[in-house]
Amino acid sequence: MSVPDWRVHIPDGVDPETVDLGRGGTLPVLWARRWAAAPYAPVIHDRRGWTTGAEVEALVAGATSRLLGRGLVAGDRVIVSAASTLDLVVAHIACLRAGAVVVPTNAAYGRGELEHIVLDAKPTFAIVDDDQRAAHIAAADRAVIITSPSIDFEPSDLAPPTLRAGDPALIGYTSGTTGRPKGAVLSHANLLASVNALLLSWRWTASDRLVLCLPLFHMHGLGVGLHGTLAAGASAVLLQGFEPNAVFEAITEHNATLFFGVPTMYHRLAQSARADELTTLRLMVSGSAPMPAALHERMFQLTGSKVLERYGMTETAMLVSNPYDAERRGGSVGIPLPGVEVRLVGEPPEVQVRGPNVFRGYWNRDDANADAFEEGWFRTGDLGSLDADGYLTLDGRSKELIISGGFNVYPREVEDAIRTHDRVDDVAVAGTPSDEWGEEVTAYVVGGPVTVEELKAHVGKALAPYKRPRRVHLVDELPRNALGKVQKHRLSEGEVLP
Ligand code: MCA
Ligand code: AMP
Repeated sequence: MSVPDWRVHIPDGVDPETVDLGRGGTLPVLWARRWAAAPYAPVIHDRRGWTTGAEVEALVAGATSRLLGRGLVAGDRVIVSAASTLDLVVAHIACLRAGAVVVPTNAAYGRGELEHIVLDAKPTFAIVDDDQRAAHIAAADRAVIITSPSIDFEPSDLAPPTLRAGDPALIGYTSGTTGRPKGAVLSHANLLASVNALLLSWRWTASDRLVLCLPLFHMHGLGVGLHGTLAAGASAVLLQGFEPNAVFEAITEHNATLFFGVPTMYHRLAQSARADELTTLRLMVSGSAPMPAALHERMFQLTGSKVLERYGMTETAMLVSNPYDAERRGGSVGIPLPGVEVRLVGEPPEVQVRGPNVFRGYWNRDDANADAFEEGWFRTGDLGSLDADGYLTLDGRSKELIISGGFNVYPREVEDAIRTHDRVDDVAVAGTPSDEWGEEVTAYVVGGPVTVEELKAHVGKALAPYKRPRRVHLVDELPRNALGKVQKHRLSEGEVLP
């Protein structure tokens, strides 16, 4: 196996020996340094217009003092779950500065999904922008102090704690093959290492401006889009959700240079008559799910530049990226980012990684941690191959996971929800390939009759809308192996369909 040369990510004129992926020490310290260096530079645009570095600093200082005054202490977990606004950004930064461990939580989650996170992470505070989610959190644990993203507590004159690089910053909930999501604990050093590598690799500087329509509760929007913007001393235009025309307008109105999206977004942008408005961007990046070769090709035809595809995970932040200046290879996720090492182990070969970006383990899950690492390398559960130049291609997954529109859906969770329907005797859930969504959640049901609309409504009572099945097939029986385990590949191949 050849070892790829990560130095291709380093811009000309930068000595690779001087690269310091821990630069800044902790996230809030690095960011504050940027605002101090350019206090009048715009940082965040939301519906209220632009906010400068000095203004963000003042808002963060105020919010931090209010959190500390209300009793937050270093190490407390704080659920943060809200639409993309300046208030959310300020709340996130203030939590980190106050020493809290942020638990970013999908704003589409319902009662059961929130309850699991509350009972597992045991947060002391929750910052949410919706009464119903607040009620679900309170129902799970009455002791959680709930506030809106504007953090309406009394100010205090308490000073924030001194943080260390190894202190936990984030717990990202993600799941493996079995059941309930686990919390991946990422330190400031992990998140800084990833972001500093991206700044180098993507030539991300203070003059860049990102159109950020990814939600700020998963690694892509938060750990890459927002953290990278703040670390570069750059700026971002926040959009609440994705709508192609809003993206085109933001690019033009604000002279944006960067756009990050999941393949579903590029699929929709490519269908717009305005797709040529993307040509003013310096860089388009895709990730979270595989970008099909035909879509890469279409984007190139429309814009004259190649979308740069990269690969990441909640547990590791960003791992591998196509290079900025060297060849961007469609179908490959590129070469390891600075600091990241990749190896392939077993048959079929699993991608394993290590580096300063890789998390230490799951929150309170020593059982899962034992399986998650092999000889100090994190087992991604993704299957891959390296070509002669060291470019990595992902060939599939050993973990049972459906990625729909960039959101992860665990079949087991959907199966459990469908099984509670009184006309369902048995069910298996798998992904069906889809041009728009990448994969569509598909239920193979024994029993019935039951329609897709009925199952959608039923599952929607328990789970976030994107986990609802988009297709339902009634089958006589599920294909099982000798041990009784459902053979999902035979479902996806359509073998059992009538
Ligand atoms: C919305 N719907 C979906 C999805 N999103 N169904 C399946 N999969 C989805 N991803 C449902 C809605 O509930 C609605 O249902 C219907 O689809 C149509 O909604 P629509 O308005 O078209 O959807 P949208 O609001 O435009 O959302 C599509 C989206 C969104 C913009 C692509 O899914 C999205 O923001 N995806 C990005 C996810 C992301 O940030 N992933 C990063 C994870 P109905 O019509 O029945 O009401 S971090 C990660 O993966 C790693 C670390 C990495 O490498 O980045
Ligand atoms: P998450 O659990 O949200 O952290 O999702 C991580 C998973 O997303 C990875 O293990 C991969 O399976 C998948 N993923 C992320 N980026 C890509 C990509 N560019 N191509 C294919 N799969 C990807």
